[in-house]
Amino acid sequence: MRQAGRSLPEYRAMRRSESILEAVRNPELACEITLQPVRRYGVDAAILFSDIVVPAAAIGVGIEIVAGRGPVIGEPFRRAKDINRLRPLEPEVDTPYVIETIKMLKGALDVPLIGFAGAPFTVASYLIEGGPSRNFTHTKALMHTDESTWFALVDRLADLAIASLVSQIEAGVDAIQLFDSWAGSLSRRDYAYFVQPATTKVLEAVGGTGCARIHFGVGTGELLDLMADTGTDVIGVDWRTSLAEASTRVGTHRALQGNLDPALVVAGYEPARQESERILREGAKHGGHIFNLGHGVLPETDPDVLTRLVEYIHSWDPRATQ
Ligand code: 1CP
Repeated sequence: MRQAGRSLPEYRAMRRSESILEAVRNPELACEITLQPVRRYGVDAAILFSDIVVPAAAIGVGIEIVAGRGPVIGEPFRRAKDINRLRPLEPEVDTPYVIETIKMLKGALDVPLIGFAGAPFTVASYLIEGGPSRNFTHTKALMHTDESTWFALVDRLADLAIASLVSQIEAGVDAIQLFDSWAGSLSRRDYAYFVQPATTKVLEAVGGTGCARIHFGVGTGELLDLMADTGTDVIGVDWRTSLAEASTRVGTHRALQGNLDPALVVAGYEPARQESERILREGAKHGGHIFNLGHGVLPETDPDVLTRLVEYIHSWDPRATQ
């Protein structure tokens, strides 16, 4: 349940005036924020408190996360020479606070810890657009007008993700999730040609460690089979595609993760429970299934609805309802 903490009063109290990147750089604070939703909801895993732009910010790309908006880049990447702004990540020097937070968490958690990184396309889209985008016009223009710069850029971003993920795995995370949040904006053809190779490079490199890999994007129903064919162990599904349909598209060789619409949790306990029951039934039919929301928890979510929902999901028995 990504950003589960956002709906919690204890999170808002702790974050106060610090920017999110400052909070990530403070291991005690990042550790506490990671623990909050686990304590409150009793979920089966924790996701590290960090952000997909942390490695790029750590190697000196000027990035800020602006409240209410998201990552903003002062000087967007538009030309071949901008690629030189991406030097290799040295995790012990550039992101020691991430390693420290993971080590603290491993001592404090009794559920698995999920580390993560942004996939090359999604991180590239922030660097090129300069911030959150609806149409990804600059990103698609670069792909289609300067292919060699595009491939050089996503290759460096793949190396950045690999270095960050390997350091998280060495520090003790039990699984990793690669977020290609905005890949759903691409056609199948563009995804397969411009994006899938760099993503596959990341997931295959990380696969060598034996750590479980999860891959997820929003609105990626039309790409699910391609995204599952990148070396991942688990494919995340957003709420637009049913797990039954995802199972047909992906095949049974990958576990599914998902996919309750976060808006239904805001709608209330009963609508969320009913939809969850359907998802649990479809997930049980597929085989491997990790129950999750189809995207992050919305800030207006009532924490008590989530608490009751977690209890319901834990108590659900596939034999009793089939
Ligand atoms: O839930 C957690 O706290 C876990 C830590 C976490 C994760 C896994 C954060 C903290 N960010 C992320 C990943 C992340 N960040 C993704 C991939 C997942 C997804 O699809 O949402 C993306 C796209 C980002 C970029 C980002 N950071 C956005 C999206 C903006 C856009 O382009 O629309 C935003 C709003 C942020 C800020 C942010 N990062 C994390 C939190 C809790 C927040 C919310 C703001 C805050 O509390 O200050």
